[in-house]
Amino acid sequence: MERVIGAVSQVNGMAELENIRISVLGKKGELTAILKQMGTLSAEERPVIGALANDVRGKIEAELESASARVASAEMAARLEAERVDVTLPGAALQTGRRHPMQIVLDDVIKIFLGMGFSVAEGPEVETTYYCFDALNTGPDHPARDPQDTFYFDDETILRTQTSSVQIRVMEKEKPPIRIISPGRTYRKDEIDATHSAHFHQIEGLAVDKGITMGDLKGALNTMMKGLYGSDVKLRFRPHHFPYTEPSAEVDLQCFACHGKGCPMCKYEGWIEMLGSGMVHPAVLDRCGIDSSVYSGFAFGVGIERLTLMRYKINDLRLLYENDMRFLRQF
Ligand code: 2NL
Repeated sequence: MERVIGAVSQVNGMAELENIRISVLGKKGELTAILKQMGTLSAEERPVIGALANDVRGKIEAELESASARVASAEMAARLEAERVDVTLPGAALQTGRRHPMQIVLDDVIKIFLGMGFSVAEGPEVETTYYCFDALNTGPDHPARDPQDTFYFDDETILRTQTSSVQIRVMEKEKPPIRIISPGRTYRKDEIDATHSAHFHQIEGLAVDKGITMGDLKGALNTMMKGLYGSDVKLRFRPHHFPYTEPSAEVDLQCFACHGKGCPMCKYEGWIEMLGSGMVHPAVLDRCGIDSSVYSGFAFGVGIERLTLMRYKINDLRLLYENDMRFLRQF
């Protein structure tokens, strides 16, 4: 017993301790072997030896128990020491992403129009020539349909050239009053340079109701531009032509650099062309099942790239597409 207790007191690992337990108390253990021989003892010897053996077994078990607790806490202490974390070390900096400048502008435009009671409509980028052209009064012989300018999959399937197609789909399905903006990707076969891309982003807006006038268009666009560029901006509506609006107007922003005096920024014009707009052509309304003798509407289309370049005074469109973090981190 003394030998076993001595060994147990010097143990310093759980596995070692378990080996001792098995060698003494296990099925083939030393003490177990002694207890097995109890049958060979005389009736007088049996209770004495039995009590002694039980006493020894109890002491060894108690010793094993306390050694087990001692070893476990020593092992835990060693592990805590080995796995110690220095909480004063500086953390590894996370690379955080951020909104793209065009996304910031888009979110602002959406917020401004939500404030005027508009909602956001989306639709397919792969469109039919009907939704992109015919429904918009742009007949089979119109130059905008030329395969030089538009991506065709087949005779009547294209990549949308403007998101008006989304608005046509809404007008077909819903009754006025309609107030929507439709932001999204659009495609044209343009060579890529500082101001052109084959893939760009557009926001179109549409309001249809009884009594909508050009005044409502001007109010909505003023609200948008003041929200984006500050309350002192000035807009100029200049007569234009689009097949899908009548009358039509292009909208210029007074140059923020020279306040209309003329400077290199505005090419000495005093004004910078921003977007196209007009009153929805009656034929477009009627083709969607909206009676043009009862309802009228305004519509506009603007490039998100153009809005963003102006907002942040960026001079090359390609910076918006290259995903250079040194550029993007500035917004
Ligand atoms: C531009 C500007 C424009 C519209 C888009 C539109 C949509 C419907 C009906 C009538 Cl559903 N118009 N959108 C109106 C005027 C201009 O885009 O520069 N386009 C080439």
